[in-house]
Amino acid sequence: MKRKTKFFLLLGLIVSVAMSSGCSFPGFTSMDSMMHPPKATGTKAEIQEVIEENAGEDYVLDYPKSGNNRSAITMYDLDGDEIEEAVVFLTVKPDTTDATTHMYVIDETEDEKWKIVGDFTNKNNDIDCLEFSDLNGDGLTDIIVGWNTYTVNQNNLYCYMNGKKEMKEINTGETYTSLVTGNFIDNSKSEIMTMSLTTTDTPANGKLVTIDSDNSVSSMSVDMDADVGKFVSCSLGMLSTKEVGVFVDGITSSNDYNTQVLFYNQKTKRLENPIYKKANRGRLSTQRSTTTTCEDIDNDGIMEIPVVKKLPVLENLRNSDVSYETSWCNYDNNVNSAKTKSTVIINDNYGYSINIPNEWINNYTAYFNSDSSVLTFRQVVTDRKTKKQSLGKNMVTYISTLTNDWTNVGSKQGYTKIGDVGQYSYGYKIDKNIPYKFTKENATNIFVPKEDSESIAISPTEASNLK
Ligand SMILES: [Ca+2]
Ligand SMILES: [Ca+2]
Ligand SMILES: [Ca+2]
Repeated sequence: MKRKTKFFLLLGLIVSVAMSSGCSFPGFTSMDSMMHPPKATGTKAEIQEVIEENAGEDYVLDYPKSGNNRSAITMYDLDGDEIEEAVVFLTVKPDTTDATTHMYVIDETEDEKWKIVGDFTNKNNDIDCLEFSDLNGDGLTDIIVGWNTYTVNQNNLYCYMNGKKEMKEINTGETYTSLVTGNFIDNSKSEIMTMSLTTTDTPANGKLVTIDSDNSVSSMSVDMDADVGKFVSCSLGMLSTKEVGVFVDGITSSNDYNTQVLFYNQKTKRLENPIYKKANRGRLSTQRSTTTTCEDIDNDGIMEIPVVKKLPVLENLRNSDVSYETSWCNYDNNVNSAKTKSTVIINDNYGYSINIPNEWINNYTAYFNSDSSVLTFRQVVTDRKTKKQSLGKNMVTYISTLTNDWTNVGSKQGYTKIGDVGQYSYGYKIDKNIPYKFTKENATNIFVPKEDSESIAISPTEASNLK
């Protein structure tokens, strides 16, 4: 299911990129038609006219490759007059040695004519990302652009400061791999947090780049894990102490995942990366063999970090069958530690997770049989004297079958159905020897189907069971 979801996400992304360019100028169908789009109407037509007047006939539109805005033409109200301006990327004479990439900022002037108010080129011809934020606190939204360099994982950070009449380019002189904008220091204006993987020029680092009211650039820096070779995601979110930070999930050289949290500490007045700082012989406490990334699991605005451990592999259990337990933790800067919000077993292959009841923690193990698609929970007993662990009683099992196979497989084996999600049916069976108070309601309540499954087909009664 995970694979399928990913495929649909990817497909969705391609469609949305295609659609967003289509929305800007309806009628684009191919790269070729993009160069000579059919005449649009209204505002779009006027913007198109301005582009052609300035770029001539021989141009192609360009797209930022990452970030929130991936269209060639992005509409955004930069000055707050409720009329959106257009930010356009294009390369003039693309097939010649004179090929030059431009960013046009096109605004509707007082006489209702669309005009270029900013035309910027760069020595680099590819765009990494386009973001919008008020960086100097003057109430006007500024433009942040990362231009790809020829060095892998390294982009140049430029800001285009929005003045009342003109835009001013600032080359911050900073390079980065990924960036996130946010109000990291206070609420008066935004800053840019950059994350850089180790390159030939620089060791891995995070930087908080600030632009003052006089448009001067300053930055503070913090070391990051040099063992991370790729960022999986860099998400803006709140720490449990309400500081805003960036949660950076990366892949290490041993193909594990880990998380670092970068934030501005109001007390020390410094940019900090505490999880990395407290690494034990280079290993971060957030290192994990699973591919789970940070997420605000309960939508309260505070980000959770997955802290993962392998459950006990005991007696005849096969190591590869035994599940990983994921604790969703908040990082608390005041007590300098992580607080567990909930503990779950995530079954990525079948798109569900099980919330572990508190009294089970440290007293159970779980293992998944991929032939029968059965996840078994089993008590773990610890000898008081020797501290030796052994398998105890059976507790509960969960089965996943293809919906068509439910009657012949799930039902036949005595499972109680929880519901259908997409192509799968799910059920549970409580063992009569379970050493905890555990009702049918408990069994359905701790079962959580993955929300992003694209086709959820549950009947209303089943849906209420799934809550
Ligand atoms: Ca405007
Ligand atoms: Ca501004
Ligand atoms: Ca949360």
